[in-house]
Amino acid sequence: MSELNPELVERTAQWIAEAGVVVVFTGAGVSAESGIPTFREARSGLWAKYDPLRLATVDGFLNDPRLVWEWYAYRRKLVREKEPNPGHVSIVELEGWADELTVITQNVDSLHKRAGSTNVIELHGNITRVKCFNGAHVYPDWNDEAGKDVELPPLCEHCAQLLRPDVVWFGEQLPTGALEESFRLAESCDLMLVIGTSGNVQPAASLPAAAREAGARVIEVNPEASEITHTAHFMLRGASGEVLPEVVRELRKRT
Ligand code: BJW
Repeated sequence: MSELNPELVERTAQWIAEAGVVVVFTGAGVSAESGIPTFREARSGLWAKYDPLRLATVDGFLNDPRLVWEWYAYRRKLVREKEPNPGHVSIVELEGWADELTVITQNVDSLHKRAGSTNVIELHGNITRVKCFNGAHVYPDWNDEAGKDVELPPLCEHCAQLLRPDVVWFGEQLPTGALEESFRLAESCDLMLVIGTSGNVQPAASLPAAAREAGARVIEVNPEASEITHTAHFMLRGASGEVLPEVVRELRKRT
């Protein structure tokens, strides 16, 4: 936290106060302080331990559906045990200073909604939801305990296809409505806060550039430089659970 520049915190608060339409674009880093691992960090990221081609692609699922199901069941349990952190809570508080604020998240953990954010677009789905393989039947808030005596993965009770997590794997299309709405908001917002993403995964990673090209102010919050840093006007370097409460404190001083 020592590296956080108070002038940049003040400028962030000023830009939020001046903005009408705000987009908060988040990635795994915003949930790191809740105890949910990120993907690409060298030692602690999921992809340092697990192979994304085996666990987060359709081919990986068809090759070993039970392995993939069990990995997601383990992660469903983890996210349900965790709580929103001060970063999520601060994002909820920012709603009070904007005419319109939308959270566009790549996260599948529901923590923005559980913190109380009202407008949340989930670009990569939601891990607590399950759907049949062709996507026709969706089971919200899947209960792993209820199905623990059946062979895994369970089959859809309507069409008997394999059930899978309702998340977006590599090579799959993002939900069309969510993606279109996200680009529309990026291209029309006054300010985009980019929080806790490495900016490696397309097409989500193009949203900050779309915002900047359309004239929005862009601020990044991250302890490390990312693929998106060059797109931002400036960066607040630090953990979002520490940086964002500082921004909220600065905003409160102005009221
Ligand atoms: C902190 C912090 C703290 C730490 N506070 N910060 C163009 C070019 C090249 C490739 C492609 C391209 N277009 C498409 C692709 C292919 C691919 C892709 O992007 N590949 C690249 C990796 C090379 N994209 C896709 O396949 C996408 N689909 C698609 O494009 O379809 C098009 C299509 C067209 C026609 C036919 C068919 C398809 C789908 C992408 C799906 C991504 N899925 C995952 C898994 C979700 C399910 C699950 O959870 O298991 O989504 S992968 C994973 O990465 C997850 C995340 O949402 C996503 C982004 O990761 P994120 O959030 O940025 O996390 P990290 O770990 O990378 O970064 C964490 C950051 O936090 C770091 O910067 C830290 O410093 C920071 N941090 N602590 C604040 N306390």
